[in-house]
Amino acid sequence: MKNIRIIGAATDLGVDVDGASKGPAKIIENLNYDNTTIINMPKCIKSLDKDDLKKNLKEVNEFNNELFNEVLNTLNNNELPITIGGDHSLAIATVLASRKKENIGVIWVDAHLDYNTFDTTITGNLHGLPLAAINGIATPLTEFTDTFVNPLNTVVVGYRAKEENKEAELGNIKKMGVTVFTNEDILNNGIEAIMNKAIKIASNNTNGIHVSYDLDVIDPTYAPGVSVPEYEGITLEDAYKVKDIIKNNIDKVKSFDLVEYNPNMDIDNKTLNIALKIINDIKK
Ligand SMILES: [Mn+2]
Repeated sequence: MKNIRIIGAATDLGVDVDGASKGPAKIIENLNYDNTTIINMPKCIKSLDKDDLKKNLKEVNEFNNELFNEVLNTLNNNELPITIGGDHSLAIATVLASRKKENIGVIWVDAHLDYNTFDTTITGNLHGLPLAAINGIATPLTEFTDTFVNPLNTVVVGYRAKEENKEAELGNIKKMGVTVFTNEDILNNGIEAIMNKAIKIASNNTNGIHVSYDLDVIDPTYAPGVSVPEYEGITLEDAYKVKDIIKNNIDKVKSFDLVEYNPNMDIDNKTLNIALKIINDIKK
């Protein structure tokens, strides 16, 4: 296995809840690993204006531009980048850096679709748009690149959110041809079968995959330390099976993120300990 570089993406610019920016340092200080770096978000006053539908767009792009270069350098150095977030807007940079390097598919393990565009978002929280940006339909968020991931190689695993504008988001994602496996699909088929299908779709005619693992896919009973908890999530057992399946397919994995850990929301370090187990087992 390749040498691993751990990149902390310390940002919460994409969400109107503070705290995710403190996640990476907290995880990294408990990892006991040398090859790490942390990228900090620009100092700014976060927009909380409810009519602002492009919240902190300039700063998100500035941060992602820096992260994009860091991930691309890591890949060019023949290392495997593992990025720890931070809110999910950071994955625009990590996925598209990996895509810049070579043709990859994406597995997006998440309670949410993250497929709003600037036409459909009702909050302007940019962590609700990254997967659409990665497929090239939210270009104000991708000014640092011009190469996107094919929607036919894009898969969501674990979706169950009930946002009030979900019809618009679901409409976008289906029209683009992204595959969505819901939590119900996982309950009916088992996580192994769903992840194996996801790997097959993301790998089809590509050189490999990026896995973006949002901790909010896990039921908040086990992992309360996220910015936007959604009940009826996957079990802890399934959460670890996802990790094991990623590990078993590590030759295909070109880049990986673990995102949305929010220490402010955590209870008794439950979520921290899950995050540490996932990272430690993958880098073993
Ligand atoms: Mn997400």
